[in-house]
Amino acid sequence: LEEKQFWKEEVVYQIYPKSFYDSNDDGIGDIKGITKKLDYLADLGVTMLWICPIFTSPMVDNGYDIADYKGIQKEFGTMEDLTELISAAKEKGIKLILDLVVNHSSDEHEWFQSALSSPESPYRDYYIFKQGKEGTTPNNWRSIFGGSVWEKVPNEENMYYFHTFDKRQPDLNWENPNLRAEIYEMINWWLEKGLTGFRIDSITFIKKDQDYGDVTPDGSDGLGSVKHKTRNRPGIETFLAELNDKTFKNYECVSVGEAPGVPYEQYDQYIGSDGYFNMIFDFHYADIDVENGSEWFRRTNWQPKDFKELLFKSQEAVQASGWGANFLENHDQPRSLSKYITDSRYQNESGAKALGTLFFFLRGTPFIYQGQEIGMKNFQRETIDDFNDVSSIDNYHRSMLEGFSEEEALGFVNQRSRDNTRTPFQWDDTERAGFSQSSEPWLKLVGDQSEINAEDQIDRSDSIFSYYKEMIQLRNHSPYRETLIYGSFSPLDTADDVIAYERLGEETIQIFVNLSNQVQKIKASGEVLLNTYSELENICELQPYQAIVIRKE
Ligand code: TEU
Ligand code: CA
Repeated sequence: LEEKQFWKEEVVYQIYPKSFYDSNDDGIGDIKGITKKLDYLADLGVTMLWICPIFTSPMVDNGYDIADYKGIQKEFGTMEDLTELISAAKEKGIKLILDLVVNHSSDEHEWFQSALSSPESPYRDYYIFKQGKEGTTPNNWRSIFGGSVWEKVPNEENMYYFHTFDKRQPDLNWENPNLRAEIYEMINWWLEKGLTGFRIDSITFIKKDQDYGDVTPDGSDGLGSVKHKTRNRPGIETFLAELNDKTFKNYECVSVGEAPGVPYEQYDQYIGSDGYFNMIFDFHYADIDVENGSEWFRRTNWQPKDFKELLFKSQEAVQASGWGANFLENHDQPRSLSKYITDSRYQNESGAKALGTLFFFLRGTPFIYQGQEIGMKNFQRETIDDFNDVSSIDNYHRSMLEGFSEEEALGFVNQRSRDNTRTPFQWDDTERAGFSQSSEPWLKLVGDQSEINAEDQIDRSDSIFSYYKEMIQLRNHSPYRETLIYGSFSPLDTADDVIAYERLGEETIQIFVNLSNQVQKIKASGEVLLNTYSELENICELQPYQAIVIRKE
């Protein structure tokens, strides 16, 4: 029998604060904006919010570059605003988790400023500094946002510092026990403030192979991916176990690891009963449309059956070890309608409800990303100048370096850009979609708010929003709650284009999703609990992109 834990019962809603709601009309979403929209979130029925970084930052990577871990970025508001949000949310039964970004800091962090100022600085060893080799960088590793991981230190001969991501995100040196102690102190300081926990960013990158040796080049830039030497590397287990022991373990909290690159054989260590985290995100299926999550020009030609295979494999592996965090979208991924629905005619309300059904009832805690519940979609941009995301700009240039035309490069970026999910939330059909009043939003809107907006969907009983509400009701507040939260997962055998599974508890609940534009036959009998179409003439026949949830007879 599955052990009960509060975090298994949550329905999480991820907020990208810069794009959620702008309360003071400066074109940038803010903390007060979230507080103002709590009624909307409570109406939807979510029970926990994950808010992307709101800490002091030069915003090179929109807050994933932190200059002060205990300060609030001024355009987002103040510590008072946050305290107010925590208590206002609590009144509505909504918990709050924040983003913990401790693989790297901003170059504007005082530790790094000191480290850079002199080789004698006590903070020098909080980061990774190395001598160059034969007049060039210490090795040939490529950073995740492009170019070498090494940046030359100004005013010093032959000296470089290390960054896995942007050059303005220097990596913290986890080998240093003083650095680790400061991080733990900071985490505990936040947990004391009434937070329910953290989503922990890029945490599989904190251990670097200490040989710092070259990797085999894999691109025209002569570099090779940093991941081979820095992602889930031997020795990381000591750091992760210590992190848990000194922080999360001592609180009634939740820890959600962003842990790309962990093979299923190691899931026990990560999410087992004595694991480093309560749950982790599994990216094995999220990157189905690209061969490499950070190089968008390597596209795949995937089929629904491949998606099904990856999804089931993930569910079974997670079930064997512990608990997972399920998602269709996040701030690093394109919109799910645009990614997973290959026939564009169904990138609509039917498609959105089908995808919603598919992911929402999987075993694990569901994470809904802002705008997913109203079916927001990708944009089409004509020029690279309209992008903000650092990795979009890098991918654009790298695609051309690999021989693609400018038009093709722009195509890849449009399909995959992280900006796709970072556009302002569409509250209504007005000029700025109700996100800001008279100021231009910091990032261009998708432009389809006349068709896709929350105001239209809130009171419309057949909207995507209403359907998400029904799903949340069914999972958390129906007689089938125990089964839908704690029941085991088991795949169902169907035609290639149908993805179906069951949850087994006191009763058996079955989920069938037609992921094709053809009518599909299924074997089903029982009471229909949810149906994404207005009609269901024959329970054994699903219309294009139709999904149903049934209580098996
Ligand atoms: O992402 C880590 C990560 O490895 C993925 O972002 C992925 O490789 C990349 O987005 C592909 O473009 C986390 C955050 O989620 C992301 O937003 C940050 O930019 C990154 O860490 C650095 O903090
Ligand atoms: Ca604002």
